[in-house]
Amino acid sequence: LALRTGLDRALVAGEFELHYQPIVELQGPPRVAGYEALVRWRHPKLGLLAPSSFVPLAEETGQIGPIGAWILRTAVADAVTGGFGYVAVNVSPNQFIGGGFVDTVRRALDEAGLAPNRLTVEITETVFLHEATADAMVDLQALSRLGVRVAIDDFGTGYSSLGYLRDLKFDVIKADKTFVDGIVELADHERLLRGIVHVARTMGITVVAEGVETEAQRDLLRDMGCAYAQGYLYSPAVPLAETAGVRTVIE
Ligand code: G
Ligand code: G
Ligand code: MN
Ligand code: NA
Repeated sequence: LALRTGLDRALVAGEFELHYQPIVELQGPPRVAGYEALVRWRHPKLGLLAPSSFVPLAEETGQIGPIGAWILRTAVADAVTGGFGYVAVNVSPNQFIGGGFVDTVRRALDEAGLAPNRLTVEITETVFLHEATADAMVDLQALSRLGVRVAIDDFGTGYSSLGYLRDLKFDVIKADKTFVDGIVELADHERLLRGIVHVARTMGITVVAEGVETEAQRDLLRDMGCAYAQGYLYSPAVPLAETAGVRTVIE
């Protein structure tokens, strides 16, 4: 309950922060292609809170609407300031309810002066099991037409259906960490991910492997033709001011 009332105040008080995790090219020399924005709440009493401790609450109460709009505006502005190749922003299913999301995105891009193809919107598979599904489909298609890229996040963890890949034009699949974890030790995990990379490539979809922690994982991912990797091997999410330093170390 304390968190819930705090959440109302947090936006006005400027207690949310975005941290950025680099997404790195795997084929050829390592290059930071873009950054994923990950929200944190600098709580006055509890310290820096991870999204898992407040995003679900904000989704439940509807506060994710205004918070999500702030996240979009900030991420898009930071992408310009930081000279990011692109910025990837996580979006909750609830943000599609009631319309207005596409306008929020368009306005954020206009105000910051960021080209639409330098924004990727990441949605999770749960969007397809949600009351917002129909609204989300319409908005995602409109975003695609604008030139914004659409990524399906946490792919393979929830209720992924090949039907979604068939019916919606995704630009990016983010292979979940749980997929990446076992690829070195478990032949079946490696084969499954290899198959996903192959299917994606034939459909013109880019794969980003998440949660890459070791060089062995990186080498295997590169060998199977995966285009991008993200994970602690390269860097955790860092504040905007540290992104340039992280890029220098990686490249
Ligand atoms: O930062 P962390 O690694 O704890 O992120 C965990 C998860 O929280 C992410 O995978 C994502 O699903 C969610 N998340 C992070 N930032 C945002 C955000 O800005 N908006 C929404 N809706 N979810 C986010
Ligand atoms: O959007 P998504 O839910 O996938 O957010 C990624 C989450 O995974 C974030 O909470 C981020 O902090 C976390 N993460 C990113 N890279 C790694 C990694 O290499 N290892 C682990 N354990 N977690 C990671
Ligand atoms: Mn994500
Ligand atoms: Na994920």
